[in-house]
Amino acid sequence: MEEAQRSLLLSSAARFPPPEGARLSYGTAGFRADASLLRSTVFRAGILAALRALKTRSVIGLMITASHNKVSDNGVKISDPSGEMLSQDWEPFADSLAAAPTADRLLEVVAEFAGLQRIEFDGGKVEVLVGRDTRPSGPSLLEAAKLGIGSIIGAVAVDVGILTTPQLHWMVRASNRSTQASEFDYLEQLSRSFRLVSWCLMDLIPGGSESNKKNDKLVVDGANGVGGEKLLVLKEMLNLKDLEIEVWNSGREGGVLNEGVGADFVQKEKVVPSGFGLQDVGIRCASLDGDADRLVYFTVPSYSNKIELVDGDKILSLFAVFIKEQLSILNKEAGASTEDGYQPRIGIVQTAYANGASTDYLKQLGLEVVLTPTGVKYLHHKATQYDIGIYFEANGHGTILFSEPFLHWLDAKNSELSSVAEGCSEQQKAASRLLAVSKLINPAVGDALSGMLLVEAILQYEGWSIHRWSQLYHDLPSKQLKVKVADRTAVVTANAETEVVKPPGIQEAINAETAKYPKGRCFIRPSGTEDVIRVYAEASTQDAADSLANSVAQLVDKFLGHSSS
Ligand code: 16G
Ligand code: MG
Repeated sequence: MEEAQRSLLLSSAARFPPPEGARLSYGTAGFRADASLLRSTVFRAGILAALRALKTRSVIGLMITASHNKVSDNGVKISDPSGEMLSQDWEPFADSLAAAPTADRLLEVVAEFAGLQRIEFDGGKVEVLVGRDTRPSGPSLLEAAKLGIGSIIGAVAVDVGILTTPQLHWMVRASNRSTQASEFDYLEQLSRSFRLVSWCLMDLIPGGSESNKKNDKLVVDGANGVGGEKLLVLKEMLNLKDLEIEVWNSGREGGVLNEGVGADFVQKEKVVPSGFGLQDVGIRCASLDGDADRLVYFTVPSYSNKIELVDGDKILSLFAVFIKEQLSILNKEAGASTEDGYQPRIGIVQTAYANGASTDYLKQLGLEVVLTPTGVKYLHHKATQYDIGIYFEANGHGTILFSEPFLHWLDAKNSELSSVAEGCSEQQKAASRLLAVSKLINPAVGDALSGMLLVEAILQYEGWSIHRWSQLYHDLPSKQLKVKVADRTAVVTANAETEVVKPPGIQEAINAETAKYPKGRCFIRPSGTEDVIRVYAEASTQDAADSLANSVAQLVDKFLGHSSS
């Protein structure tokens, strides 16, 4: 590292000492904390993003958001060149950077890591796209990020404004593929491909086009955040005739971000979000989280404020049913399609939080289901190992990934089928539908806006109401609890968090407790975002699930000791 670079880093770092008494860690999805603690961390995340850009010689993304957390929190996470989460082997470096107590130590950490990674400080120009959600702390943290990026010579911060997290990931991916990569291009791509999907799914419906077309209504809870605002813009561009979308809690009405609203609230509390009421009874409703990377659906019953939830597991099941259906049409009477012997591999990726009834349902469909630890980075990575990888967390994070070889095969198949068939064969329709879906769904990360458009198209195609969809299977009653402990890192899990390997003896005790309940299933894991141990229990009745969760929470207390705080 040359002297000019060293002194630039030293002088800028001196302006951002780390917060006293708070040690932040990169966690499941970046750094998150009260916004007042974050200027130094975001500055350092800027340095990290610039180094990542230098190392990969690609465009990197930096997103300032705390997703579904309260409005006074904020956070920062990095997007890799493909639009995926930051490579996990850089996370310890992120932690060391954030923790460096002085500018001198920070310089040492950077120099050591740059040496190990063979990063060359040659002044070559690299870009970091910086996006943020609607939090009031965003502008000042944006300045900190820009200064961090600018303290690496050659790195340039590009302020891409207020965006959803998936928009930023999409833009990073598009930039590195040298395709059109602005926010407008994203919105254009979504509206164009939704029109294409609608056309393929509606006009190519076996037996006619008009029967499933009806003026239908969807009411969306925008969490008073960026997703609501972007959906209003998208709605204008879509100019839909067969679907009326209303957006409540768009952020334009002045409600507080994530307060009594949004996908996290709806999924965890199972209560009608603010702004929704009797006028929405029986209507299909959806909820986005604060940065629009989570999506859940629900209905408002007339008799209570408890919603009927249609969660990420059901969205996954809807997508899986549709894709399986199209693949089987494609492979049926498939003179042409079996000749090449290509059998696409579908993988369904869930976490231990997936309701057991969803996993059983998906397996009964004959699908391969695998579990990963909690966190998009794990699910996404696993899903890339299939021709079609469909992943979702119950909380509504998820997407569908199509491999490049599969898309090439599908494209070739589509052309081949259209050249041999008189008119449009069923097989060709199926190929066109799958191709259209691959254009609509965000390949970089779970995206509530594109996921929602796909749900809407598939429901119309199947002719299903939200109630019909919800009845694909019945969720087993479940209960989640959190337990404060002295040291959550004392819990170490294995097998996608379904088993505890430390402290010794606790797993046996959990097993003995679980065995007392019909259809009982229970696991514990340290949270990646809060200082707690989480307990999840499932059983054949709600009382049984509650009781199992309570007993296991007591076991956690007994084995780990209650926190003094
Ligand atoms: C973060 C993760 C989410 C996960 C949640 C678990 C991303 C983008 N977000 O929100 O996937 O479900 O953390 O939180 O990865 P927990 O570790 O506190 O239970
Ligand atoms: Mg989020």
